[in-house]
Amino acid sequence: MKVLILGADGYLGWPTCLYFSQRGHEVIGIDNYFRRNAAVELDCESLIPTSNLFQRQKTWEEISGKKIHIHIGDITNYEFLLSVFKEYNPDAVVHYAEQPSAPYSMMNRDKAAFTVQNNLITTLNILYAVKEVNPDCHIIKLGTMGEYGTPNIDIEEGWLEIEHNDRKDKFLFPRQAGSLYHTTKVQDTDMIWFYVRTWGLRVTDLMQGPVYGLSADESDMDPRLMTSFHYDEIFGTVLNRFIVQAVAGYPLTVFGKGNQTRGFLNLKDTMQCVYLSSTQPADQGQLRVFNQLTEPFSVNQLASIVKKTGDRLGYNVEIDSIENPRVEKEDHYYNVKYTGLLGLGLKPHYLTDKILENFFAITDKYKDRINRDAFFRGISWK
Ligand code: USQ
Repeated sequence: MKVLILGADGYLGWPTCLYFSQRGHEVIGIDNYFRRNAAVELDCESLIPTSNLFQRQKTWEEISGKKIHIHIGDITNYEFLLSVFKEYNPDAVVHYAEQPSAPYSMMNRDKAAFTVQNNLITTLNILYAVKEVNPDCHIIKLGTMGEYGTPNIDIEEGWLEIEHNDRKDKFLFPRQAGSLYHTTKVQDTDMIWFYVRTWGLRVTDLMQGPVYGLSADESDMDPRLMTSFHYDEIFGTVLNRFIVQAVAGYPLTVFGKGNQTRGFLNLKDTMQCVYLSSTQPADQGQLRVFNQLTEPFSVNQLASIVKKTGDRLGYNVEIDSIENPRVEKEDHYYNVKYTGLLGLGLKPHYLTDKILENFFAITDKYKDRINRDAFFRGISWK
């Protein structure tokens, strides 16, 4: 398979490039270094130093004998994206090339506008490039569980059958996002569904929960292949932040009551989910939706798991309850269906003591690079 990975420099993008390459596929990685540059601008760089994509691609070739093609460019520029599509004519495209942070999208008007512009235009350009070059190309889009929000009913896998005045139809599950970033993902979904209906494209939309971890089989082969890993308030997700906070001796930042519940998954499982979706593609004219998570946890549960493991390992972990800078429900119902990916063959890596200990051990190696100022800046939704 020839696979285009958009957002190849990111936390998920780079290990995905390695995962496909290791399994014998031709990988073309694209990135515009948005996150890399934003992290410098906002003084919240990756815990693990990551060299640029060309250097990491050389390291991978040296180790595996396999070549990943790298192109640096911005896919909001349609001519650039089209030229790459024409050069390779991919069988699948994995779309991670979005501004991925809820807090970033809430910082100010300019960052909100950037998020809207980047996320919607990248998606639109991919849809157009696929139609123009090869409508059979399978689009694998990273959506987010945050599109659904926290409704007071069970969350179905993408679709909901509704009976109204004695008639029935199937609709996209109602969406009510909790940040502007998450709202752009809702808008992406609507746009994709429109073009699937209109042009008959084949799309898999992966509604992913927060990802944790920094270990993946291929990047574990050499520290120069490690992925970028953010633990700051802007680009870090909650469990990743808690582990780094525990190692740094910084009290875990539980926002509000801490009963907010989300569906989590290990970085290794993101790789599996994307891969399984690509080897068993959606049909033409199908928008296939999977809820991509393996275990729900509340923020309080995560804090106490991290404290328990950290204390056992000799870190003296404290938990701090701080006023929630976000506008979100702190007590809510949460029951999500997530059987689709298991049906494709996903073998989950659950959050075991062993996984947590390994996570602490790797983080500890980089503890001198922890920037404590990045842990909390109070980016407010209000
Ligand atoms: N939270 C804390 N303390 C922290 C950080 C977060 O209590 O220090 C809480 C938040 O208030 C929220 C929950 O933890 O209730 C999750 O926050 P998060 O920052 O881990 O995740 P979120 O902002 O929702 O976004 C992340 C990724 C995003 C992805 C999303 C999946 O950045 O790209 O789409 O997870 S989901 O949450 O399912 O929408």
